[in-house]
Amino acid sequence: LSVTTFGESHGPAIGCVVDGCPPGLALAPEDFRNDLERRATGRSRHTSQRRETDEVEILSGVYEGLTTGTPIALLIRNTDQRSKDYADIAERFRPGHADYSYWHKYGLRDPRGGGRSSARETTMRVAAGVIAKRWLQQRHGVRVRGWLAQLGPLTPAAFDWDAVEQNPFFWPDAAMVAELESWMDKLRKSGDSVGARVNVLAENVPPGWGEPIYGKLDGELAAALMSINAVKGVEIGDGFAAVSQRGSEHRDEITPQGFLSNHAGGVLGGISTGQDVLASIALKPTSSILIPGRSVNVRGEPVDVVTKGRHDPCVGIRATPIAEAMVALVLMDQALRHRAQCGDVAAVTPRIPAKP
Ligand code: EPS
Repeated sequence: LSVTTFGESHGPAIGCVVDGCPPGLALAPEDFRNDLERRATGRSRHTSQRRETDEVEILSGVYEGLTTGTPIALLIRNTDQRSKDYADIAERFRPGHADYSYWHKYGLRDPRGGGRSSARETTMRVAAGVIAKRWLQQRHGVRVRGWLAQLGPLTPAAFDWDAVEQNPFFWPDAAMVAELESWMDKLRKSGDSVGARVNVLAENVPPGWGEPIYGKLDGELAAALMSINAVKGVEIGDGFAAVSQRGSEHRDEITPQGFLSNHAGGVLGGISTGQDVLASIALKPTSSILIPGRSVNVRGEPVDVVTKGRHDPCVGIRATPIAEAMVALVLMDQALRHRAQCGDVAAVTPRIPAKP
């Protein structure tokens, strides 16, 4: 499976091409609505107030409601591209923003609303992820879903899947939502931004997905998740907590009834174990903020930068569907690769190696 996206935040449209999806999957424009709505701006006062319709047009790869096996091209036309900070940021680099590195790489850039580096691009990742989620669910019964696991200093005190979809944060603890609302209101008024952690769980993943050395399942997940805007860290299972653990604590003991724990996050040696796959990402605080910061302009002169446009005080709030999409795309890719190499592995008679 391969996925690429195109388009800029303030260009006429954004889109993606998903190549390698098997034929026969039912797919219609309305199938994209729910996840695109979950990720969209302007759905609460805690996100950017840009209003996009995010209506998907299927340009290719689907005939009479079924995927044909040819590349699937999806398009979303941008409809609300006005930008308050265009003139300001065309010449100066926002500290902490890709403005700086894009300029030094290409020597020119499209600064309209962040151009290609805008989180607008993640819309198409979510659209592509809808295809992967559908295929995984229908073909393998795999379910991929996530939640906001930390917002600045706040962590959930309870966990309930039903709560996750009932608040604008994807927060699993309904009793804390009011606290989050007022915390975010205060932050927004201060003109600052904050980081967040998003977790994604993939349930019902069969054992055997992933490559043993190059293309490890956890390696591919890390690369895919790290490629999301603003992501600065990825953990699989216990992740960095493993640093202070002992082997006797971290190993997941196995009984005839199954594993007794899941510190590994469902992956051993780059291959799925049949346990739930758990990935976690750290998103940095948004760099486009109202608090002046020192920087330079394209001529290297010192400037102060304040960013006034329609920006998110916490990109992590909208990142749950994006992270789910990237996990689903990696899992679908690995499922197809596994099928290509191992085919019907059940037909292979298990062999205990002979003693040398
Ligand atoms: C973003 C800045 C804002 C957000 C945008 C992400 O847009 P603009 O490009 O107009 O400045 O509204 O998010 C979206 C448009 C979206 O659909 O997610 C940024 O700097 O990343």
